Amino acid sequence: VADFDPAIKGALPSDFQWGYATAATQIEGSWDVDGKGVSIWDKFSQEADIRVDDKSTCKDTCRSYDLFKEDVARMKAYGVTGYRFSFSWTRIIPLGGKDDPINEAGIEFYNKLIDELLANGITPFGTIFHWDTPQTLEDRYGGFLNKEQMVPDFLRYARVCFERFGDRIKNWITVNEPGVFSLAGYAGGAHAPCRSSINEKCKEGDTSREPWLVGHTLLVAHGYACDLYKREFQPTQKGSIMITLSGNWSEPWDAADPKDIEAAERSNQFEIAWFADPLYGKNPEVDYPACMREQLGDRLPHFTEEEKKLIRGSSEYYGMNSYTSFYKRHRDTPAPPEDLKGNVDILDNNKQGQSRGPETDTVWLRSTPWGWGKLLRWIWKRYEMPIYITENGTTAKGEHGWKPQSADDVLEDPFRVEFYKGYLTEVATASQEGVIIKSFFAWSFMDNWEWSNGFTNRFGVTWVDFASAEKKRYAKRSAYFMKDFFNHMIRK
Ligand code: PNW
Repeated sequence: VADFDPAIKGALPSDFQWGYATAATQIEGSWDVDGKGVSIWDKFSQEADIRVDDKSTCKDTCRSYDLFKEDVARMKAYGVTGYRFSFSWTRIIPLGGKDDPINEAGIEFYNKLIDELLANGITPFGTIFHWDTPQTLEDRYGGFLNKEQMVPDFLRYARVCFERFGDRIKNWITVNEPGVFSLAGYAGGAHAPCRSSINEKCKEGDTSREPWLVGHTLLVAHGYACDLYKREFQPTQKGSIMITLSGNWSEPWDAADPKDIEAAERSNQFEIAWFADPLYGKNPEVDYPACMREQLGDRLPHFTEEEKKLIRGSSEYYGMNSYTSFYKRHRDTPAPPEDLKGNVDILDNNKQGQSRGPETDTVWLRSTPWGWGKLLRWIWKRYEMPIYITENGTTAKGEHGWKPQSADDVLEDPFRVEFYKGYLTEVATASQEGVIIKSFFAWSFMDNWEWSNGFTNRFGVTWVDFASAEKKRYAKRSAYFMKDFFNHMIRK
Protein backbone atom coordinates (compact mmCIF):
# COMPACT_ATOMS: atom_id res chain seq x y z
CA VAL A 1 0.00 0.00 0.00
CA ALA A 2 2.84 2.32 0.91
CA ASP A 3 4.42 2.71 -2.53
CA PHE A 4 1.38 3.75 -4.57
CA ASP A 5 2.00 6.86 -6.64
CA PRO A 6 0.65 9.84 -4.63
CA ALA A 7 0.04 11.74 -7.90
CA ILE A 8 -2.90 9.45 -8.73
CA LYS A 9 -4.43 9.30 -5.28
CA GLY A 10 -8.14 10.05 -5.70
CA ALA A 11 -7.81 10.25 -9.50
CA LEU A 12 -11.03 8.30 -10.11
CA PRO A 13 -14.53 9.60 -9.26
CA SER A 14 -16.31 8.29 -6.18
CA ASP A 15 -18.98 6.52 -8.28
CA PHE A 16 -16.35 4.62 -10.31
CA GLN A 17 -17.31 0.96 -10.77
CA TRP A 18 -14.60 -1.66 -10.55
CA GLY A 19 -14.64 -5.41 -10.49
CA TYR A 20 -14.24 -8.45 -12.69
CA ALA A 21 -15.70 -9.74 -15.96
CA THR A 22 -16.60 -13.30 -17.01
CA ALA A 23 -18.64 -15.07 -19.69
CA ALA A 24 -21.13 -17.92 -19.32
CA THR A 25 -19.38 -20.42 -21.61
CA GLN A 26 -16.06 -19.84 -19.89
CA ILE A 27 -17.13 -20.33 -16.26
CA GLU A 28 -20.55 -21.94 -15.81
CA GLY A 29 -20.11 -25.58 -16.85
CA SER A 30 -23.34 -27.62 -16.56
CA TRP A 31 -23.66 -27.42 -20.33
CA ASP A 32 -26.61 -29.82 -20.51
CA VAL A 33 -28.16 -29.37 -17.06
CA ASP A 34 -31.70 -28.18 -16.20
CA GLY A 35 -32.88 -27.91 -19.78
CA LYS A 36 -30.01 -25.94 -21.31
CA GLY A 37 -29.79 -26.18 -25.11
CA VAL A 38 -26.67 -26.62 -27.25
CA SER A 39 -24.60 -23.57 -28.20
CA ILE A 40 -22.04 -23.34 -31.01
CA TRP A 41 -19.33 -23.64 -28.32
CA ASP A 42 -20.84 -26.85 -26.96
CA LYS A 43 -20.76 -28.18 -30.52
CA PHE A 44 -17.19 -26.87 -30.93
CA SER A 45 -16.25 -28.79 -27.78
CA GLN A 46 -17.24 -32.06 -29.45
CA GLU A 47 -14.20 -31.52 -31.67
CA ALA A 48 -11.92 -30.44 -28.81
CA ASP A 49 -9.33 -33.00 -29.91
CA ILE A 50 -8.49 -31.00 -32.99
CA ARG A 51 -9.61 -27.51 -31.97
CA VAL A 52 -8.53 -26.87 -28.36
CA ASP A 53 -4.88 -26.59 -27.24
CA ASP A 54 -5.28 -28.99 -24.30
CA LYS A 55 -8.23 -30.86 -25.87
CA SER A 56 -10.50 -29.63 -23.05
CA THR A 57 -14.19 -28.80 -23.40
CA CYS A 58 -16.58 -26.28 -21.83
CA LYS A 59 -18.54 -29.05 -20.12
CA ASP A 60 -17.46 -28.21 -16.54
CA THR A 61 -15.07 -25.22 -16.69
CA CYS A 62 -15.19 -23.51 -13.25
CA ARG A 63 -18.56 -25.02 -12.28
CA SER A 64 -19.86 -21.60 -11.32
CA TYR A 65 -23.41 -22.79 -12.16
CA ASP A 66 -23.06 -24.76 -8.88
CA LEU A 67 -20.59 -22.55 -7.04
CA PHE A 68 -21.91 -19.04 -7.76
CA LYS A 69 -22.64 -18.24 -4.10
CA GLU A 70 -19.08 -19.04 -3.11
CA ASP A 71 -17.88 -16.88 -6.03
CA VAL A 72 -20.01 -13.91 -5.04
CA ALA A 73 -18.69 -14.18 -1.47
CA ARG A 74 -15.14 -14.22 -2.79
CA MET A 75 -15.80 -11.18 -4.97
CA LYS A 76 -17.14 -9.34 -1.97
CA ALA A 77 -13.97 -10.21 -0.06
CA TYR A 78 -11.97 -8.88 -3.01
CA GLY A 79 -13.71 -5.54 -2.50
CA VAL A 80 -15.39 -5.09 -5.91
CA THR A 81 -18.24 -2.68 -6.54
CA GLY A 82 -19.50 -4.41 -9.72
CA TYR A 83 -19.46 -7.71 -11.63
CA ARG A 84 -19.85 -8.16 -15.38
CA PHE A 85 -21.19 -11.58 -16.42
CA SER A 86 -23.03 -12.91 -19.47
CA PHE A 87 -26.34 -14.68 -19.90
CA SER A 88 -26.32 -18.01 -21.71
CA TRP A 89 -28.85 -17.73 -24.56
CA THR A 90 -29.41 -21.52 -24.64
CA ARG A 91 -30.04 -21.68 -20.88
CA ILE A 92 -32.83 -19.15 -21.31
CA ILE A 93 -34.20 -20.22 -24.71
CA PRO A 94 -32.74 -23.69 -25.41
CA LEU A 95 -33.56 -23.68 -29.14
CA GLY A 96 -32.93 -19.95 -29.42
CA GLY A 97 -35.70 -18.83 -31.80
CA LYS A 98 -38.46 -16.27 -31.36
CA ASP A 99 -41.19 -18.92 -31.23
CA ASP A 100 -39.24 -21.41 -29.13
CA PRO A 101 -40.08 -22.00 -25.45
CA ILE A 102 -38.43 -20.29 -22.50
CA ASN A 103 -36.61 -22.48 -19.98
CA GLU A 104 -37.74 -21.35 -16.53
CA ALA A 105 -34.90 -23.21 -14.82
CA GLY A 106 -32.40 -21.07 -16.75
CA ILE A 107 -34.22 -17.88 -15.74
CA GLU A 108 -34.19 -19.09 -12.16
CA PHE A 109 -30.40 -19.52 -12.17
CA TYR A 110 -29.80 -15.93 -13.25
CA ASN A 111 -32.42 -14.66 -10.79
CA LYS A 112 -30.50 -16.32 -7.97
CA LEU A 113 -27.16 -14.98 -9.22
CA ILE A 114 -28.45 -11.42 -9.56
CA ASP A 115 -30.14 -11.52 -6.16
CA GLU A 116 -26.98 -12.86 -4.55
CA LEU A 117 -24.93 -10.03 -6.08
CA LEU A 118 -27.38 -7.37 -4.94
CA ALA A 119 -27.60 -8.86 -1.44
CA ASN A 120 -23.81 -8.46 -1.26
CA GLY A 121 -23.85 -4.89 -2.53
CA ILE A 122 -22.35 -5.74 -5.94
CA THR A 123 -23.76 -3.99 -9.03
CA PRO A 124 -24.50 -6.47 -11.85
CA PHE A 125 -23.54 -5.64 -15.45
CA GLY A 126 -25.30 -8.08 -17.80
CA THR A 127 -23.98 -9.04 -21.23
CA ILE A 128 -26.74 -10.44 -23.43
CA PHE A 129 -24.55 -12.06 -26.08
CA HIS A 130 -21.01 -13.27 -25.36
CA TRP A 131 -20.52 -15.48 -28.44
CA ASP A 132 -22.70 -18.50 -27.54
CA THR A 133 -25.10 -18.63 -30.51
CA PRO A 134 -27.74 -21.38 -30.17
CA GLN A 135 -26.64 -24.28 -32.40
CA THR A 136 -30.25 -24.67 -33.55
CA LEU A 137 -30.17 -21.21 -35.16
CA GLU A 138 -26.84 -22.07 -36.79
CA ASP A 139 -28.43 -25.22 -38.24
CA ARG A 140 -31.75 -23.59 -39.19
CA TYR A 141 -30.44 -20.69 -41.22
CA GLY A 142 -26.72 -20.06 -40.70
CA GLY A 143 -26.91 -17.98 -37.52
CA PHE A 144 -25.38 -14.51 -37.81
CA LEU A 145 -24.73 -14.93 -41.53
CA ASN A 146 -28.47 -14.55 -41.97
CA LYS A 147 -29.45 -11.05 -40.89
CA GLU A 148 -33.13 -11.30 -41.85
CA GLN A 149 -33.75 -14.32 -39.65
CA MET A 150 -31.24 -13.69 -36.88
CA VAL A 151 -32.35 -10.19 -35.92
CA PRO A 152 -35.92 -11.15 -34.84
CA ASP A 153 -34.60 -14.15 -32.89
CA PHE A 154 -31.96 -12.03 -31.16
CA LEU A 155 -34.52 -9.35 -30.39
CA ARG A 156 -36.88 -11.79 -28.72
CA TYR A 157 -34.00 -13.14 -26.59
CA ALA A 158 -33.08 -9.57 -25.61
CA ARG A 159 -36.74 -8.90 -24.75
CA VAL A 160 -36.86 -11.90 -22.44
CA CYS A 161 -33.72 -10.62 -20.67
CA PHE A 162 -35.17 -7.12 -20.21
CA GLU A 163 -38.54 -8.50 -19.04
CA ARG A 164 -37.16 -10.99 -16.57
CA PHE A 165 -34.02 -9.28 -15.26
CA GLY A 166 -34.44 -5.58 -16.08
CA ASP A 167 -36.00 -4.80 -12.72
CA ARG A 168 -32.56 -5.49 -11.21
CA ILE A 169 -30.05 -5.19 -14.09
CA LYS A 170 -29.47 -1.48 -14.70
CA ASN A 171 -26.38 -1.84 -16.87
CA TRP A 172 -26.94 -3.74 -20.12
CA ILE A 173 -24.34 -4.77 -22.67
CA THR A 174 -25.93 -6.07 -25.86
CA VAL A 175 -22.97 -7.75 -27.56
CA ASN A 176 -19.43 -8.58 -26.48
CA GLU A 177 -16.76 -7.78 -29.08
CA PRO A 178 -18.53 -8.09 -32.44
CA GLY A 179 -15.08 -7.76 -34.03
CA VAL A 180 -13.42 -10.75 -32.36
CA PHE A 181 -16.56 -12.87 -32.79
CA SER A 182 -16.59 -12.12 -36.54
CA LEU A 183 -12.86 -12.41 -37.17
CA ALA A 184 -12.08 -15.47 -35.03
CA GLY A 185 -15.27 -17.36 -35.93
CA TYR A 186 -15.60 -16.49 -39.63
CA ALA A 187 -12.07 -15.60 -40.80
CA GLY A 188 -9.34 -17.07 -38.59
CA GLY A 189 -11.62 -20.02 -37.92
CA ALA A 190 -10.10 -20.80 -34.51
CA HIS A 191 -13.40 -19.97 -32.77
CA ALA A 192 -16.90 -21.38 -33.21
CA PRO A 193 -18.54 -21.74 -35.67
CA CYS A 194 -15.15 -22.37 -37.34
CA ARG A 195 -15.87 -20.91 -40.75
CA SER A 196 -12.84 -19.89 -42.80
CA SER A 197 -11.40 -20.21 -46.28
CA ILE A 198 -7.83 -19.66 -45.01
CA ASN A 199 -7.73 -22.19 -42.14
CA GLU A 200 -7.37 -25.82 -43.25
CA LYS A 201 -9.15 -27.05 -40.10
CA CYS A 202 -12.35 -25.43 -41.38
CA LYS A 203 -14.50 -27.05 -44.03
CA GLU A 204 -16.66 -24.11 -45.08
CA GLY A 205 -16.48 -20.35 -45.19
CA ASP A 206 -15.61 -17.32 -47.32
CA THR A 207 -13.14 -15.14 -45.45
CA SER A 208 -13.41 -12.37 -48.04
CA ARG A 209 -17.08 -11.77 -47.13
CA GLU A 210 -18.37 -13.55 -44.05
CA PRO A 211 -16.66 -11.58 -41.25
CA TRP A 212 -18.08 -8.34 -42.65
CA LEU A 213 -21.59 -9.80 -42.99
CA VAL A 214 -21.55 -11.18 -39.45
CA GLY A 215 -20.24 -7.89 -38.05
CA HIS A 216 -23.08 -6.10 -39.80
CA THR A 217 -25.73 -8.47 -38.41
CA LEU A 218 -24.36 -7.96 -34.89
CA LEU A 219 -24.47 -4.20 -35.26
CA VAL A 220 -28.03 -4.28 -36.56
CA ALA A 221 -29.16 -6.75 -33.88
CA HIS A 222 -27.57 -4.48 -31.26
CA GLY A 223 -29.37 -1.46 -32.76
CA TYR A 224 -32.80 -3.09 -32.59
CA ALA A 225 -32.17 -4.32 -29.04
CA CYS A 226 -31.32 -0.76 -27.89
CA ASP A 227 -34.38 0.61 -29.64
CA LEU A 228 -36.59 -1.96 -27.91
CA TYR A 229 -35.04 -1.27 -24.52
CA LYS A 230 -35.38 2.49 -24.83
CA ARG A 231 -39.00 2.36 -26.02
CA GLU A 232 -40.47 -0.33 -23.78
CA PHE A 233 -38.26 -0.80 -20.74
CA GLN A 234 -36.05 2.19 -20.00
CA PRO A 235 -38.93 4.54 -19.06
CA THR A 236 -39.80 2.33 -16.08
CA GLN A 237 -36.62 0.34 -15.44
CA LYS A 238 -34.31 3.37 -15.78
CA GLY A 239 -31.17 1.47 -16.77
CA SER A 240 -28.68 2.09 -19.56
CA ILE A 241 -27.55 0.09 -22.57
CA MET A 242 -24.32 -0.13 -24.55
CA ILE A 243 -22.20 -2.42 -26.71
CA THR A 244 -18.68 -3.57 -25.87
CA LEU A 245 -16.06 -3.22 -28.62
CA SER A 246 -12.66 -4.86 -28.76
CA GLY A 247 -9.60 -3.01 -30.02
CA ASN A 248 -5.90 -3.34 -29.53
CA TRP A 249 -3.65 -0.36 -30.28
CA SER A 250 -1.68 -0.10 -33.55
CA GLU A 251 1.63 1.82 -33.50
CA PRO A 252 3.71 2.63 -36.61
CA TRP A 253 6.67 0.28 -37.18
CA ASP A 254 8.74 3.25 -38.40
CA ALA A 255 7.50 6.37 -36.63
CA ALA A 256 9.39 8.51 -39.15
CA ASP A 257 7.73 6.97 -42.23
CA PRO A 258 4.44 8.67 -43.17
CA LYS A 259 3.32 5.43 -44.87
CA ASP A 260 3.67 3.50 -41.62
CA ILE A 261 1.94 6.24 -39.67
CA GLU A 262 -0.94 5.98 -42.14
CA ALA A 263 -0.86 2.15 -42.00
CA ALA A 264 -1.15 2.16 -38.19
CA GLU A 265 -4.03 4.64 -38.30
CA ARG A 266 -5.75 2.56 -41.01
CA SER A 267 -5.33 -0.52 -38.85
CA ASN A 268 -6.91 1.24 -35.86
CA GLN A 269 -9.84 2.09 -38.10
CA PHE A 270 -10.21 -1.49 -39.36
CA GLU A 271 -10.12 -2.80 -35.83
CA ILE A 272 -12.00 -0.16 -33.84
CA ALA A 273 -13.74 2.37 -36.10
CA TRP A 274 -15.26 -0.60 -38.02
CA PHE A 275 -18.02 -0.56 -35.36
CA ALA A 276 -17.33 2.66 -33.49
CA ASP A 277 -17.75 5.01 -36.50
CA PRO A 278 -21.28 3.81 -37.39
CA LEU A 279 -22.21 3.90 -33.68
CA TYR A 280 -20.54 7.08 -32.42
CA GLY A 281 -18.92 8.79 -35.45
CA LYS A 282 -19.16 12.54 -35.96
CA ASN A 283 -19.73 12.17 -39.70
CA PRO A 284 -23.49 12.71 -40.17
CA GLU A 285 -23.52 10.03 -42.88
CA VAL A 286 -23.62 6.66 -41.06
CA ASP A 287 -21.21 4.23 -42.70
CA TYR A 288 -18.10 2.17 -42.12
CA PRO A 289 -14.77 4.08 -42.26
CA ALA A 290 -13.80 5.31 -45.74
CA CYS A 291 -10.56 3.28 -45.74
CA MET A 292 -12.56 0.07 -45.20
CA ARG A 293 -15.05 0.94 -47.93
CA GLU A 294 -12.13 1.69 -50.24
CA GLN A 295 -10.38 -1.63 -49.62
CA LEU A 296 -13.42 -3.90 -49.29
CA GLY A 297 -15.90 -2.29 -51.66
CA ASP A 298 -19.31 -3.93 -51.71
CA ARG A 299 -18.05 -6.93 -49.76
CA LEU A 300 -18.67 -4.60 -46.83
CA PRO A 301 -22.47 -4.43 -46.38
CA HIS A 302 -24.38 -1.17 -46.83
CA PHE A 303 -26.67 0.22 -44.15
CA THR A 304 -30.34 0.66 -45.01
CA GLU A 305 -31.88 4.04 -44.10
CA GLU A 306 -33.66 2.41 -41.15
CA GLU A 307 -30.42 0.80 -39.92
CA LYS A 308 -28.59 4.11 -40.09
CA LYS A 309 -31.16 5.73 -37.80
CA LEU A 310 -31.19 2.79 -35.43
CA ILE A 311 -27.46 2.40 -35.02
CA ARG A 312 -26.19 5.97 -34.66
CA GLY A 313 -26.69 6.95 -31.04
CA SER A 314 -27.98 3.53 -30.02
CA SER A 315 -25.22 2.79 -27.52
CA GLU A 316 -25.30 5.18 -24.57
CA TYR A 317 -21.64 4.67 -23.59
CA TYR A 318 -18.43 3.42 -25.13
CA GLY A 319 -17.86 -0.13 -23.82
CA MET A 320 -14.17 -0.87 -24.26
CA ASN A 321 -12.22 -4.14 -24.16
CA SER A 322 -8.50 -3.97 -24.88
CA TYR A 323 -5.42 -5.92 -23.93
CA THR A 324 -2.34 -5.13 -25.99
CA SER A 325 -0.61 -3.21 -28.81
CA PHE A 326 1.20 -4.12 -32.03
CA TYR A 327 3.58 -2.45 -34.48
CA LYS A 328 2.15 -2.10 -38.00
CA ARG A 329 4.13 -1.68 -41.22
CA HIS A 330 2.64 -0.66 -44.58
CA ARG A 331 2.75 -3.00 -47.57
CA ASP A 332 3.49 -1.96 -51.12
CA THR A 333 1.42 -4.80 -52.59
CA PRO A 334 -2.37 -4.63 -52.99
CA ALA A 335 -4.56 -6.09 -50.23
CA PRO A 336 -5.65 -9.70 -50.82
CA PRO A 337 -9.42 -10.28 -50.56
CA GLU A 338 -8.94 -12.14 -47.26
CA ASP A 339 -7.12 -9.21 -45.62
CA LEU A 340 -8.73 -8.13 -42.34
CA LYS A 341 -6.49 -5.45 -40.84
CA GLY A 342 -5.98 -2.78 -43.50
CA ASN A 343 -3.17 -4.41 -45.50
CA VAL A 344 -0.39 -4.15 -42.93
CA ASP A 345 2.36 -6.36 -41.53
CA ILE A 346 1.87 -7.03 -37.82
CA LEU A 347 5.11 -7.02 -35.84
CA ASP A 348 6.45 -7.52 -32.31
CA ASN A 349 9.42 -5.18 -32.74
CA ASN A 350 9.62 -1.72 -34.24
CA LYS A 351 12.24 -0.50 -36.74
CA GLN A 352 14.71 0.22 -33.92
CA GLY A 353 14.32 -3.38 -32.73
CA GLN A 354 12.40 -2.32 -29.64
CA SER A 355 9.93 -4.96 -28.38
CA ARG A 356 6.26 -4.09 -27.92
CA GLY A 357 6.45 -5.67 -24.46
CA PRO A 358 7.18 -8.80 -22.43
CA GLU A 359 5.62 -12.10 -23.52
CA THR A 360 2.77 -13.90 -21.75
CA ASP A 361 1.20 -17.36 -22.08
CA THR A 362 -1.13 -15.88 -24.74
CA VAL A 363 0.48 -15.62 -28.18
CA TRP A 364 -1.09 -12.30 -29.15
CA LEU A 365 -0.85 -10.65 -25.74
CA ARG A 366 2.09 -8.67 -24.40
CA SER A 367 2.08 -6.07 -21.66
CA THR A 368 1.98 -2.69 -23.42
CA PRO A 369 0.72 0.02 -21.02
CA TRP A 370 2.24 2.68 -23.35
CA GLY A 371 -0.24 1.76 -26.12
CA TRP A 372 -3.22 1.46 -23.76
CA GLY A 373 -2.78 5.11 -22.73
CA LYS A 374 -2.67 6.20 -26.39
CA LEU A 375 -5.75 4.11 -27.15
CA LEU A 376 -7.82 5.67 -24.36
CA ARG A 377 -7.01 9.14 -25.68
CA TRP A 378 -7.61 8.16 -29.34
CA ILE A 379 -11.09 6.87 -28.51
CA TRP A 380 -11.92 9.89 -26.38
CA LYS A 381 -10.78 12.34 -29.06
CA ARG A 382 -12.55 10.58 -31.94
CA TYR A 383 -15.90 9.84 -30.24
CA GLU A 384 -16.12 11.96 -27.06
CA MET A 385 -18.18 9.23 -25.38
CA PRO A 386 -17.86 8.34 -21.68
CA ILE A 387 -15.97 5.05 -21.50
CA TYR A 388 -16.81 1.93 -19.53
CA ILE A 389 -13.73 -0.27 -19.55
CA THR A 390 -15.42 -3.67 -19.66
CA GLU A 391 -12.32 -5.92 -20.02
CA ASN A 392 -8.56 -5.74 -19.60
CA GLY A 393 -6.14 -8.27 -18.19
CA THR A 394 -3.36 -10.73 -18.88
CA THR A 395 -1.91 -14.19 -18.53
CA ALA A 396 1.61 -14.64 -17.15
CA LYS A 397 4.35 -16.71 -18.69
CA GLY A 398 4.58 -20.17 -17.12
CA GLU A 399 1.89 -19.67 -14.50
CA HIS A 400 0.23 -22.88 -15.63
CA GLY A 401 2.76 -24.95 -13.69
CA TRP A 402 2.02 -23.51 -10.22
CA LYS A 403 0.65 -25.89 -7.59
CA PRO A 404 -0.82 -24.63 -4.30
CA GLN A 405 0.73 -26.13 -1.16
CA SER A 406 -2.17 -25.48 1.23
CA ALA A 407 -5.73 -24.19 1.25
CA ASP A 408 -4.63 -20.62 1.93
CA ASP A 409 -1.58 -20.61 -0.32
CA VAL A 410 -1.40 -17.42 -2.42
CA LEU A 411 0.16 -17.36 -5.87
CA GLU A 412 2.65 -14.49 -5.94
CA ASP A 413 2.01 -13.19 -9.44
CA PRO A 414 4.31 -10.21 -9.87
CA PHE A 415 3.73 -10.05 -13.63
CA ARG A 416 -0.03 -9.55 -13.30
CA VAL A 417 0.44 -7.02 -10.49
CA GLU A 418 2.87 -5.00 -12.64
CA PHE A 419 0.53 -5.29 -15.64
CA TYR A 420 -2.44 -3.86 -13.77
CA LYS A 421 -0.30 -1.23 -12.06
CA GLY A 422 0.86 0.01 -15.47
CA TYR A 423 -2.53 -0.08 -17.20
CA LEU A 424 -4.44 1.38 -14.26
CA THR A 425 -1.96 4.21 -13.86
CA GLU A 426 -2.82 5.13 -17.48
CA VAL A 427 -6.53 5.00 -16.60
CA ALA A 428 -5.89 7.33 -13.66
CA THR A 429 -3.80 9.87 -15.60
CA ALA A 430 -6.18 9.89 -18.60
CA SER A 431 -9.01 10.47 -16.15
CA GLN A 432 -7.12 13.37 -14.56
CA GLU A 433 -6.70 14.86 -18.07
CA GLY A 434 -10.47 14.85 -18.55
CA VAL A 435 -11.13 11.55 -20.35
CA ILE A 436 -14.40 10.36 -18.82
CA ILE A 437 -13.88 6.78 -17.60
CA LYS A 438 -16.62 5.19 -15.56
CA SER A 439 -15.53 1.63 -14.88
CA PHE A 440 -12.76 -0.95 -14.97
CA PHE A 441 -13.65 -4.64 -15.17
CA ALA A 442 -10.58 -6.83 -15.10
CA TRP A 443 -10.53 -10.04 -17.13
CA SER A 444 -10.97 -12.13 -15.15
CA PHE A 445 -12.31 -12.99 -11.71
CA MET A 446 -10.81 -16.48 -11.96
CA ASP A 447 -8.90 -18.67 -14.40
CA ASN A 448 -11.40 -20.08 -16.88
CA TRP A 449 -11.88 -21.84 -20.21
CA GLU A 450 -10.07 -19.57 -22.65
CA TRP A 451 -11.93 -20.72 -25.78
CA SER A 452 -9.58 -22.57 -28.17
CA ASN A 453 -6.72 -22.17 -25.67
CA GLY A 454 -8.66 -24.26 -23.16
CA PHE A 455 -7.25 -24.11 -19.61
CA THR A 456 -3.70 -23.30 -20.73
CA ASN A 457 -4.30 -19.53 -20.54
CA ARG A 458 -4.90 -18.36 -16.98
CA PHE A 459 -6.41 -14.85 -16.96
CA GLY A 460 -7.77 -14.83 -13.40
CA VAL A 461 -6.89 -13.07 -10.16
CA THR A 462 -8.05 -16.37 -8.67
CA TRP A 463 -6.14 -19.58 -9.47
CA VAL A 464 -8.43 -22.52 -10.23
CA ASP A 465 -7.38 -26.13 -9.77
CA PHE A 466 -9.11 -27.59 -12.82
CA ALA A 467 -7.84 -31.08 -11.96
CA SER A 468 -9.91 -31.13 -8.76
CA ALA A 469 -13.54 -32.23 -8.95
CA GLU A 470 -14.61 -29.20 -6.90
CA LYS A 471 -12.55 -26.76 -9.06
CA LYS A 472 -10.89 -25.34 -5.97
CA ARG A 473 -10.11 -21.61 -6.01
CA TYR A 474 -7.00 -19.91 -4.56
CA ALA A 475 -6.46 -16.14 -4.40
CA LYS A 476 -3.52 -14.72 -6.32
CA ARG A 477 -1.63 -11.73 -4.98
CA SER A 478 -3.18 -9.55 -7.71
CA ALA A 479 -6.64 -9.91 -6.13
CA TYR A 480 -5.37 -8.15 -2.99
CA PHE A 481 -3.37 -5.66 -5.01
CA MET A 482 -6.46 -4.58 -6.98
CA LYS A 483 -8.43 -3.91 -3.83
CA ASP A 484 -5.68 -1.72 -2.36
CA PHE A 485 -4.95 0.07 -5.61
CA PHE A 486 -8.57 1.03 -6.31
CA ASN A 487 -8.90 2.10 -2.70
CA HIS A 488 -5.99 4.47 -3.37
CA MET A 489 -7.33 5.79 -6.70
CA ILE A 490 -11.06 6.17 -6.06
CA ARG A 491 -12.06 9.40 -4.32
CA LYS A 492 -13.72 8.89 -0.96
C1 PNW B 1 -11.82 -11.36 -25.11
N1 PNW B 1 -7.23 -10.59 -29.59
O1 PNW B 1 -11.43 -12.02 -26.27
C2 PNW B 1 -13.13 -11.99 -24.69
O2 PNW B 1 -14.16 -11.06 -24.48
C3 PNW B 1 -13.02 -12.94 -23.55
O3 PNW B 1 -14.05 -13.88 -23.61
C4 PNW B 1 -11.64 -13.59 -23.53
O4 PNW B 1 -11.52 -14.61 -22.61
C5 PNW B 1 -10.64 -12.48 -23.26
O5 PNW B 1 -10.78 -11.41 -24.18
C6 PNW B 1 -9.18 -12.92 -23.26
O6 PNW B 1 -8.82 -13.41 -24.52
C7 PNW B 1 -10.36 -11.62 -27.05
O7 PNW B 1 -6.73 -11.46 -30.33
C8 PNW B 1 -9.77 -12.58 -27.86
O8 PNW B 1 -6.81 -9.42 -29.60
C9 PNW B 1 -8.74 -12.23 -28.70
C10 PNW B 1 -8.29 -10.92 -28.74
C11 PNW B 1 -8.87 -9.95 -27.94
C12 PNW B 1 -9.91 -10.31 -27.09
